[in-house]
Amino acid sequence: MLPPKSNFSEWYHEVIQQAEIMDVRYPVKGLYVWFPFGYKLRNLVYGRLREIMDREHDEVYFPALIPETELGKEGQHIKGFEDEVYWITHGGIDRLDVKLALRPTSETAMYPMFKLWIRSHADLPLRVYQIVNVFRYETKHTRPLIRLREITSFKEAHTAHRNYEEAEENVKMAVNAYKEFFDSLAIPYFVIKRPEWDKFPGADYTIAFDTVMPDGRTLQIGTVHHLADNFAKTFDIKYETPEGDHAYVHQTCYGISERCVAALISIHGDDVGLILPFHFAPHQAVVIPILYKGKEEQVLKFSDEILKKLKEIGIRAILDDSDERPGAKYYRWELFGVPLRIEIGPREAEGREVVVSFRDERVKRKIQADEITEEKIVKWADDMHDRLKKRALDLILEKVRFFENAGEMEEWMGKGVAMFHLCNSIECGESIEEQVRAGVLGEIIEMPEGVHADKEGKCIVCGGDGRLNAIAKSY
Ligand code: 5CA
Repeated sequence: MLPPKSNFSEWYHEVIQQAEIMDVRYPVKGLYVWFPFGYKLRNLVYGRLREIMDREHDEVYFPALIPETELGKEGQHIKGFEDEVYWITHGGIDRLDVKLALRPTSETAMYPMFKLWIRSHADLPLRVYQIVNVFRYETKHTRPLIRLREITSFKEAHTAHRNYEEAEENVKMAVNAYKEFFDSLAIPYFVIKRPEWDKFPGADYTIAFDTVMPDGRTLQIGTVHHLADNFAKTFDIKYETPEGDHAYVHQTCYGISERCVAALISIHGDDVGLILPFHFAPHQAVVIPILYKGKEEQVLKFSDEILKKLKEIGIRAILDDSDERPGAKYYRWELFGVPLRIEIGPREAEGREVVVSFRDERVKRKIQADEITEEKIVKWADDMHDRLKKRALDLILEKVRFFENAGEMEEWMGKGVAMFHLCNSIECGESIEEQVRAGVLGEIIEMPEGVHADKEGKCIVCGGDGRLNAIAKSY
């Protein structure tokens, strides 16, 4: 049994283990083990991400170790990361001449090579990505999939362009790619431009995707950074223009981690366990034979036939013909979030019927076995996606409010996201953060469907011209 989801922190901790996503017993803080089931889910989710990335990017692999001399080159970047880097100081018993960092992200691994790769304008744009592990010595409370010291599934893309504007076009492309990715997971999000004081170390600006967890705290599930020519100047990445001049490239980078899996689990799950969207479920359908003495053979034969049919259609289907009672089987596969359950008893086998139910609805319907077609399953999957999306948006609507009064906003912190107007002075930003004891997420560029607020209004602190911002307690 799981704790109720209203007790989100405990529910999350339990569902991660009971549904065999992560084993949290590994003896190093902030490092966890993917169970086979969890890793299958991870691979299905990352398959989608890869498909989207492959359209515009080439996949690469860069080494996990970065020499101290490179990591330290870009002043802002190293300032932002120095507290979080794991260092390798020895090879065996020999002290290394140059310490090696375990990559916390790969700008400083990639960009010295970009300098060698990029010669002329014809080499641009350059767009690559990799899905690798990175290490960050996080000091905030660590949590499986959410705040890791080894991020196992860091999808990082890095690009180079001829000028600021072309890099900005790429930022828009990346934001659209991430929108498509999160939409396919039915995860609602805000697209938010981070304030100056919270942008990525070394970036010109940062655009983040923030979702809202069931407890009202936000989770940053992806970020897109415009790097301008900051790193190009540091790493001397130049190209020859058509006119024969030499110019610095302008760059972008953007990343997504297994937090996307954390969001998927947290947003769609319920008191009983996981609810997985059809396209990402490791088991999309489970066939459960209901066995009565003397009628086993007929039921099992028909169940096998249905299983075979589902597999032929291309569905990841399983048959649970174990000795457990039907109730125990239902419970197990609900915990694992299997979208489609098909029950077959003697009466059904006789009439070539099946009882179908969907994980999110838990309503049983009897249909003819012939009705199970590829077309029908596509429709079922689409309908379920729409229902999950609507449920997730309804939850967000409960967790997001607009405020004109800072005192009321303060009370709301910890319960959800507050929208309000803020001018662009750092003093007003700091003042409101101090008063409500939460972090300004930044200026809202895009809101989830159904959330409404005016983009412009009076700054909640000074009353000057302000723009729509968000503030919340975050993971
Ligand atoms: N080089 C850039 C773009 S790849 C970069 O490192 N950006 S980042 O620091 O913002 O990280 C990208 C995303 O990884 C974040 O938006 C967040 O969703 C996720 N992330 C960051 N730190 C952690 C962590 N400790 N555990 C899990 N996910 C993390």
